[in-house]
Amino acid sequence: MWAKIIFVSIFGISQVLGAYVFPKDFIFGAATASFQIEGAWNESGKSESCWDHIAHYTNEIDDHSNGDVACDSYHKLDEDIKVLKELGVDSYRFSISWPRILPEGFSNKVNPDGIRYYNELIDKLLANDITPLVTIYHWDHPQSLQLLGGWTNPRMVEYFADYARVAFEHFGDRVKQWATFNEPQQFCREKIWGEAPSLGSVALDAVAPYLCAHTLIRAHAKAYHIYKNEFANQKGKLGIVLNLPWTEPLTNTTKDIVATNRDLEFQFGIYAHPIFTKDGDFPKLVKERVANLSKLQSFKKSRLPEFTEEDVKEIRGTADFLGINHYSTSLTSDASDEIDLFTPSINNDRAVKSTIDPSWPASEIFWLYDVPWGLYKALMYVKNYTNNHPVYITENGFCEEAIDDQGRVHYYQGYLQSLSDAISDGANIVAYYAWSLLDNFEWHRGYTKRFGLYHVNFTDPSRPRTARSSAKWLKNFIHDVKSNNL
Ligand code: PNW
Repeated sequence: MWAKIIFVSIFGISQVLGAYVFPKDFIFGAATASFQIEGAWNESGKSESCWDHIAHYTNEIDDHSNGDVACDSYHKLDEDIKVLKELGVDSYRFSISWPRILPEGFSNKVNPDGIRYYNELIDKLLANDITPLVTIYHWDHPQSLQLLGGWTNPRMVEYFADYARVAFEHFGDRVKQWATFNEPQQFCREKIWGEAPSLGSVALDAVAPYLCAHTLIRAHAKAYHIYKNEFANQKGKLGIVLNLPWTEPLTNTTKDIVATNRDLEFQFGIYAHPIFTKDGDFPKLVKERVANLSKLQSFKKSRLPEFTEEDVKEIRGTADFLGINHYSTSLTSDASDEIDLFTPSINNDRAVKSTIDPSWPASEIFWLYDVPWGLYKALMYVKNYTNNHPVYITENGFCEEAIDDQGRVHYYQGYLQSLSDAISDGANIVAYYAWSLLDNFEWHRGYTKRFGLYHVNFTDPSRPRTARSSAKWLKNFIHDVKSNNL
């Protein structure tokens, strides 16, 4: 089927008639994250991360597994490079494990073996013509810092900035694309949103998510200025990765339309608005709503901290690109009549209900459906929201276990078509990374849910990687786009 596609080149844009359009220098990649793949959890000077701690000491992981070995990528980086090469990607998005390079959390003590491991990975990628996109923080901060309050501690701004500086110092001569944070939506609300039932504590449900947002946005901005001021000679790009699931109003009533906009502002705008709009602040809607509800709930001031004028100046415009992780779509309806507004929680502030259309093809994880037009809508929304700032799609993928994973092939076909349509309609998309290169530790789902283009056998000590049908499909797809773009 691919051989039949006809490409023509118009104004430097290579176009596939009736099918896919990608700019000439478009980047295709695959993504992973340190905790999900590396293993070697306590080797060569690495300390315990907050996720090691969750997996070792709580009952929160579905299969009671942990990241002690995972895909063993710490010992198998040659195998990871081999499959990346086989896929034919231009780029690899991976993350650095904070406790592997700064075991105590602080920059006073750098672990030489941690630096060695990432140096080796970066050098081997470059030797294979694969450019790294490095996520500085993909959820696994040192447990020592969790004991100091994690992201609710405002001092994390400095600790993170110091950590980022170490990364720029050691790797920035070769890494030219950096993402500070992956999906604050998830780590600021891990216990509150979707993954686990509410903890029923005002501190964790109603206050912590806002402290976290306030801290991490300032941490991001500080890292940006360090990079631009102290490492200007490295001439790289730095951005942040946000999760943007698409959502449509369930009905065309004003209530549902308003609720859908509110949902987007609470999920995406709260992180995007300060950095990507000229306001440099949280969305007005979010500020007003949390302030009003806080008052109603007898708080002395809003549960959402304010940025100072100085903060706003520091934060505004601090990203060369916006990374978007997009997976699925939902339908939103208003829930403000159904919730007790006197019970403080970010969920009640948001006041929406989500559902899906039962005709959408389901994946093997409860929140993920194959709805390709959702990606198109999300990208058009981002175009408008950020005044067409450059976007990298930093994750997109499907959950399916079979080696002959026709559901995932169907998903990638449709989503890459939507991506191409969005590009044709003017969206400024620079890169696309599939999630994930490998099956890996899927957080609270342990090893029970699989997102890999490559299957990993977790019961075999050598953790063999096997290409799924989707890996073969994507390889051909990238090859066809590249060969016709020449
Ligand atoms: C992302 N949701 O998390 C993370 O960046 C990855 O580490 C993870 O493995 C991947 O997506 C697949 O889950 C998400 O509920 C977790 O909409 C949950 C959602 C979205 C993304």
